[in-house]
Amino acid sequence: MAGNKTFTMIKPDAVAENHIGGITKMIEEGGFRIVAMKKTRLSEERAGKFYEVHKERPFYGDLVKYMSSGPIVAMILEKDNAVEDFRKLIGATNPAQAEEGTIRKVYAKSIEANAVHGSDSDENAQIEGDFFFAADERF
Ligand code: RTP
Ligand code: MG
Repeated sequence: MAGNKTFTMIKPDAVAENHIGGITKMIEEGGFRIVAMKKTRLSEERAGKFYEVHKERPFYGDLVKYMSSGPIVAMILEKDNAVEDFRKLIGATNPAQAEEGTIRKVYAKSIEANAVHGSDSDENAQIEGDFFFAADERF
């Protein structure tokens, strides 16, 4: 059975351009409840650890630099079928391919600076949420 939690980050470009409110509005209107929320900044080392699964990909170095370039907003979200439904709400990785009404269609600037992250499995949602939040920071 699909889990009811996913993890997201509002990425540095979207935070810098004052889109925290617009993006959280789309998230809540999409039927998700914000269980945990934190504005923070990843060091290069921590960004490298978060994206360790992409270590062998050609874009890894740039991705780590970009994700540590400014503050981000981390959130745990709750909804039935959360992982799959959230990936539908954010749209394709490349905003040029993102569907109308998706967060990336509205806010992403490029394939790298694409406004938001969304977990790709229940297992990773758990791991990524635990990366940012203690038990007493979830409600
Ligand atoms: P995310 O993990 O951030 O939700 O994005 P995703 O699943 O749609 O994409 P993924 O393949 O996991 O890639 C992670 C992030 O790396 C950057 N990227 N850059 N320059 C490139 O070709 C490239 N490809 C991916 C994006 O920021 C992407 O979200
Ligand atoms: Mg991914």
